[in-house]
Amino acid sequence: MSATQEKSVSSNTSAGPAESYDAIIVGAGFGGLAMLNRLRAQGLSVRVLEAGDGVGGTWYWNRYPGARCDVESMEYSYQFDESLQQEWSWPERYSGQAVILKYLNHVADRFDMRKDIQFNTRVSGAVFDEAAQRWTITAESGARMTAKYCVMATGCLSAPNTPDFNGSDSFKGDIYHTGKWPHQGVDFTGKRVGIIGTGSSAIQSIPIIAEQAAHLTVFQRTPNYSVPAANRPIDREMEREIKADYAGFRERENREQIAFGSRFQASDVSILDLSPGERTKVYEKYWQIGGLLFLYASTDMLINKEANETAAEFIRGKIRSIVKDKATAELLCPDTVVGCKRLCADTGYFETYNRPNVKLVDVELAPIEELTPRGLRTGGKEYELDCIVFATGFDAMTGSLLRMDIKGRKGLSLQQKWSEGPRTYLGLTVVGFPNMFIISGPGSPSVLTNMVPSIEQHVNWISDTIRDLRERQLSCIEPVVEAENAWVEHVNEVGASTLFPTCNSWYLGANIPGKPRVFMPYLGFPAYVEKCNQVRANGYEGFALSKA
Ligand code: NA7
Repeated sequence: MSATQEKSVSSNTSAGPAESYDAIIVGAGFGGLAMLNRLRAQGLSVRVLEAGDGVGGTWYWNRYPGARCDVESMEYSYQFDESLQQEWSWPERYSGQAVILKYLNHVADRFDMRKDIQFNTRVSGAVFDEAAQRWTITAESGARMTAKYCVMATGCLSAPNTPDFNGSDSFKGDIYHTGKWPHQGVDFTGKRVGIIGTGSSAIQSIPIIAEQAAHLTVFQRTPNYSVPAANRPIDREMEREIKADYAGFRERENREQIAFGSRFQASDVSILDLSPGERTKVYEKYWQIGGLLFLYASTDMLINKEANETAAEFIRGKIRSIVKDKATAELLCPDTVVGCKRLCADTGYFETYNRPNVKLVDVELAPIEELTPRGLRTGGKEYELDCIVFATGFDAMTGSLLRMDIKGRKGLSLQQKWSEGPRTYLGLTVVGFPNMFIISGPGSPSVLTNMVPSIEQHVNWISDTIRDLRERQLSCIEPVVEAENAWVEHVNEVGASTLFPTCNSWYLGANIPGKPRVFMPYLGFPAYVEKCNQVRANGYEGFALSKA
């Protein structure tokens, strides 16, 4: 049904009338679109506020060359509508950014969503009015709206991190950030390009920029593990098989806990039980399959340092065999735990360092000193550049929320509440912030899973909860402090029992100077889904529900 947007005038406004809705959703990416669809189906009046001029979220902003999903196409899509998943056909095993954006535009059109989305509207703040029990949401333009429910669909990797180098404004050439790539694209032909960072965005874009640019200098602080994506045209026979029972395929994906390629079997062996020769065979098999499934080559990859080191040594061996210049190969070899930072999946990344127009510069020991009018200075040397690409990542998981001024009960700001790290109950809700829901928030499995099914699980939970509240004529839902404390402790405990805290990853906030070091995602998939279902079945265990 179409949203019945009652454009009534709210009484608690001071700077002109605020439009009033049942629910406001912030963000029109995978989360926001699915949420809009579910809430509208309940007959709610809903408004989606989106900073960009189109739908797509992550896939709208990250248009850098080579941007590609590291989850297989047949799994990286919505399952809320059977005919949608039957009619859509993906061209490749791993989808590129443009195709995923096309898919999300198709979804927006097919379900007539645009009429309820307000584009070019960046939300600056949200305040909970305790007397009215409503949220007032403010946009940078000054526009204000009120709503009973506020759903933050702001994404985990959507607040770009741009390090503040000395002399940043002095550089006379062009500066780009992979997470804010120009829509018209960039032509690097004949240019001397510098790229800062060697995370997933850099690893995907470096081979393509290197083909175009006159010269590419890669400034690397920490080397990263990467495995071949083995991308190829989609196998149509496999597509037919999956489509014959898509629901069964999705169910198996959840049950078998494989988030990154459920058609393949996860190994059920500990690598340490195998001889060195057998280990190599196992790793070679997963290397050839390609993609993040490599993390499932043994049962103990992410919990046992010794087991992990065997995988690390295998990948380092691959790097040394691919990269011809010995010194460059050594610089590219990580000494951290495999998977501790998100594993990358590449197409020709290490091979690119064999090109004569590509140079790797280590900025770990000699950090970048400054940008100069002509380029960048590190290790006392100035590199002359025409363009600099910041592939420097994101203020992950909390950045998009904390860059807004969100105030809950008694004027408590989310910044204050999370000053020592994010605190949520189930990664969905926060004490002091009634009727505010976060899709794939910190404390939920989110980035450690296939995001789309995880997003839909949150969307369904939030939508069912709002329906229950309305049916029971309850006004507010808010977690109780004991439940939130216990959940935060549990999330931390599970994280600490793994190898994840051993390196400086964005999972820990360690890429952002001054950010509290807390392992933010919850390692508990798919038990987490059961937990969310139980909480509701038990009458919203851990929540306080209040009447108007
Ligand atoms: P990442 O993975 O956070 O990578 C950012 C890169 O930028 C990483 O190599 C950083 O080095 C580097 N970086 C950040 N700040 C600096 C400074 N000040 N100096 C030098 N180098 C710096 O972001 P991506 O966009 O590549 O990928 C994010 C996720 O998107 C990815 O995990 C996939 O899930 C998709 P560091 O490692 O911190 O030393």
